[in-house]
Amino acid sequence: MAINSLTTAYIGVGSNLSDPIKQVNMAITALKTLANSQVTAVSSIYGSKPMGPQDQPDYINAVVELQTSLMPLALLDALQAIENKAGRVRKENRWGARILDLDILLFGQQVIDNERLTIPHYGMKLREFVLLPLAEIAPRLCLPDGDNIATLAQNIPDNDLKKLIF
Ligand code: ROI
Repeated sequence: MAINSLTTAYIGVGSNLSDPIKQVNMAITALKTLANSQVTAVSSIYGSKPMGPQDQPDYINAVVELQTSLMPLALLDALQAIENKAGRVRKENRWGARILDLDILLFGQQVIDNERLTIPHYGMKLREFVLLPLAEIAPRLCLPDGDNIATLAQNIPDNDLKKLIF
């Protein structure tokens, strides 16, 4: 890849603790100030039922599109710094409630699999709270395996996902 070329990355944003709408809006604001990156689209804010244990609050979810010249691990570090600033405590149970979750869903058409990163995000095709916001901002997008986002989004049960803020 050429030095300084831009990659289109998609970030999944989720929260179900400590005023989740505020957390998601603060995360979007933080992404807009990310070094070497520019936010080019933000989905609506959605309310979603928890995937995993049901004894936790509903989630707020959104997806952000950015153009970045950061390498994937540098982007991951930057996202984890935003999560930590929001007060996220690591080591909490993997499927439990969280103040802020920022996941790299896609990084261009790259397939990455190492101990810190799996891209495309391993669960994205099964998550209505990822596919529907993503299809809203990037309906023509295809995954590296050729699957089309709009088709995936049409075929997933919506599990009562609600668009809250346009
Ligand atoms: N469920 C929903 N609805 N939204 C999330 O962002 C989310 N994140 C998670 C788990 C615990 C899998 N469940 C979720 O990490």
